[in-house]
Amino acid sequence: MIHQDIELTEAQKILKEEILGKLSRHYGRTLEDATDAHIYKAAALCVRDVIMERWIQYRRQQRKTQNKEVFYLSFEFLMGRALGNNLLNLELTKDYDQVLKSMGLSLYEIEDKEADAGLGNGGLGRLAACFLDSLTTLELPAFGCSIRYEYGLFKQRIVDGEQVELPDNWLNDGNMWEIAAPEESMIVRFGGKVFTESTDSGMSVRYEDTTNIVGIPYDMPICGYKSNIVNTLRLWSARAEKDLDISAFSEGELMKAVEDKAMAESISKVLYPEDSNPEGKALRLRQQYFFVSCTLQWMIQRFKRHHNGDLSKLSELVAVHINDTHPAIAVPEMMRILMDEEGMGWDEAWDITTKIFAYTNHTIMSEALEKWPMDLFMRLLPRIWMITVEINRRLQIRLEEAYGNDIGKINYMLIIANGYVNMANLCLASCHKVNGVSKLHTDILQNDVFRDYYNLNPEKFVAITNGITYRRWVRLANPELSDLITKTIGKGWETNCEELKALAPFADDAAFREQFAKVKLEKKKQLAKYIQENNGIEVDPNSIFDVQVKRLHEYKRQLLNILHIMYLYDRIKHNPKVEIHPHTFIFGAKAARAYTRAKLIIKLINDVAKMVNNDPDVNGRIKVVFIENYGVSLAQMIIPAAEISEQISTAGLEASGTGNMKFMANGALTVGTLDGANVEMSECVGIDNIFIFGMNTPEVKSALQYGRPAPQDIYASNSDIRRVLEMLIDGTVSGNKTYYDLYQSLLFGDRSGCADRYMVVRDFESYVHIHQIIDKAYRAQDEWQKKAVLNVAYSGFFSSDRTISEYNEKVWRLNKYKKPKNGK
Ligand code: 26W
Repeated sequence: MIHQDIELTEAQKILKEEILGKLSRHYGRTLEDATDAHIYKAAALCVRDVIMERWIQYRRQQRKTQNKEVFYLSFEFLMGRALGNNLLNLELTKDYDQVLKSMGLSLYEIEDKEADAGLGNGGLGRLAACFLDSLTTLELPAFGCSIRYEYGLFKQRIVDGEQVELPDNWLNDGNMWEIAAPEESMIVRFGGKVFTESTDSGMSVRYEDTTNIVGIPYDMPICGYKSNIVNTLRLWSARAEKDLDISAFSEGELMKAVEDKAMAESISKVLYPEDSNPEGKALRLRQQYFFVSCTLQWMIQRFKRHHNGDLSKLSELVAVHINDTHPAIAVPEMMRILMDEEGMGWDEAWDITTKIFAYTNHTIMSEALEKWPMDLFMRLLPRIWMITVEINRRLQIRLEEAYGNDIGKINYMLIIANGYVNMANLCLASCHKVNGVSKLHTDILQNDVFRDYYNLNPEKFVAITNGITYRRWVRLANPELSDLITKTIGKGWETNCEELKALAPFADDAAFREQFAKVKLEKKKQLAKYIQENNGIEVDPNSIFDVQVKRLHEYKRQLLNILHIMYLYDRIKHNPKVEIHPHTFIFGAKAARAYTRAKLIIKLINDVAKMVNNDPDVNGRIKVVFIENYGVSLAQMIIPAAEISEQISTAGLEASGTGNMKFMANGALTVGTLDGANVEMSECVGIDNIFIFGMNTPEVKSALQYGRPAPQDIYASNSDIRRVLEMLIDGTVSGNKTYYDLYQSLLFGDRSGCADRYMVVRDFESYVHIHQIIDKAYRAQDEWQKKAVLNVAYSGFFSSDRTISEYNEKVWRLNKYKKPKNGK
């Protein structure tokens, strides 16, 4: 180790001693025999000390002032790493950087030892994480609530071009940021039989033969940027209620007991990567009820503790948010607690419940709108089923008043119908606010998917466009750009993101543009180095970095992107002299385990990459890179290096997108459809500074309805698309008929009965065309850099601080924390 000669301040000298102290006391190491992982842990312990003090003080004050709190229930929190973010938020980065340097270490490498908390699939989970950062930065009291999955989203490896899923054992080496609170454990009942009995004091409920699971909470502190408060992410872990009493069992019984215990604990074992056809349904429903029930029981107990057992102010002081339908079962669970445990009557309980709950919808894809088979629901959650039946019965009366005997409409709106429990309808019928995640998405909810509910209660619906936290996505991910921005427009933009507009005039300043371009080149070099080390592919930092990173789904159209690359390849093969600016296409995407076609698209990308990267005719003009295991930390490296951001979903299907915003804030230009938040991005930055192509939402709707234009007609009349589709099956990419399924689904349709359901064929020509425009635009570097600067300048609207302020105004109505005057 080379110890650098670094002058440390007094405070830094103390910090250095603290880190060394933690190393020796907690791990029995000195600097000489410590690994980077030890240093990471020692540093994390020191940061924790700082956080704990604030946490204690905040909680004490919160108890005193009885300030309203929001409980954000989410099946996913995609937190990524905590050390770097906590240092940034506590303004300690420089100190740790200096101290580690003086020990001959780099903060960057130490941070790299932390495992990502990958407790989510994609956008919805990352949004929840950004929201916690913004809530805390804005000093609004909040709890994030979810499951402490032992295994996060799988680790992806690419073997022979194909996705292989490995377990993501993120807790293997411990979690430095969690604190167990077993004293606040809750019991959750599943199955069995329920009996209701009238007694003198009302109704009582008796259970028989239930399986009881214990939920143990683990708390992770959430720091905000320069914030006086520390919020909490509370994750529940499942344990069997009874421990094994070995002596009490015969051998056969023992095996059964072990099995029961494993079954119980499977509830918090693994996050289901699910955005295609749901499988493992029963376990998913168990998971949902488990974390929701633990959370609400604890919330009520805590409230009673703080309010002398009085629940009369509950709806004034508590808001509960349902993030997509996954936690929707909270509604009947709340009714159960208020009635069965707290002795309220139906009307009182319903009044409170409907005032407390609000719901965000994140998708209109019918396969992702959760519906539970009635028999499963009834068997697993008999008491919740009874309550849901009653909510449904009362709903039916209301609907009949509104819609007479329009049975079709009423059936469509009921919670229980056609053998299923419809969770979106449960939310629509019982939440006081319902929101979409972009303007377009909310329009579609109001005019299409939830139209009849909208007509019934238009005042319930609000549009709140998603956002991202600039602390993680610009400051932490791109310190080089952040420094340049601060040098140019001063401090403060990371919390008042609209201040970024002050950068706009600098788009015309050649000296600024030069520095701006230098930062981008530096980020490209860093990514190129990673690609060289991990993929063994040499990419030219002077080529255009064109990036599509997100979950793999047909509607997101990674297929359109790779077909276009095949088209370019084919052009080069036919005319090796064709002029194409050197181009590096970068992909990162995980496909849900059971989503076969998505996995086939991953294979296609990797096969095309192999073909293109090794063809001497191409001569390095195009390179294709698939970065495996895409997740939060990789996103922090990839996004700042991008010059083109691919946001090319079929119009009407991407509810918002949030990756699009991260790219924009880091100065990439978007090529996109008029979908989700892209629409608002184009309004903010101006249509000249974004590349919009393809069909819009009404055009997609009409094409689906009438099957026109027909993909076969396009195939017949357009030789480019014909050639590319043939390449899928003529052995160019793969020797056998590997890709026949893709070919078939595009031209002739699949089981869904519809050819080219996602408009890949129909949008192909427009996509080729926009890329030709992009190619040309990139050569005019000055103009390009201007556009890039303007993208950063006009991205401020997409700060999650703005999003959270809107939620607070329109939905939660929390008050900002008041710091005690004497500091006590
Ligand atoms: C039913 C199971 C299930 C579980 C998760 C279905 C679908 C999911 C997705 C992974 C949910 C998701 O991430 N949705 C995304 O949410 C983002 C935040 O609002 C939006 O920006 C994206 O458009 C939306 O796809």
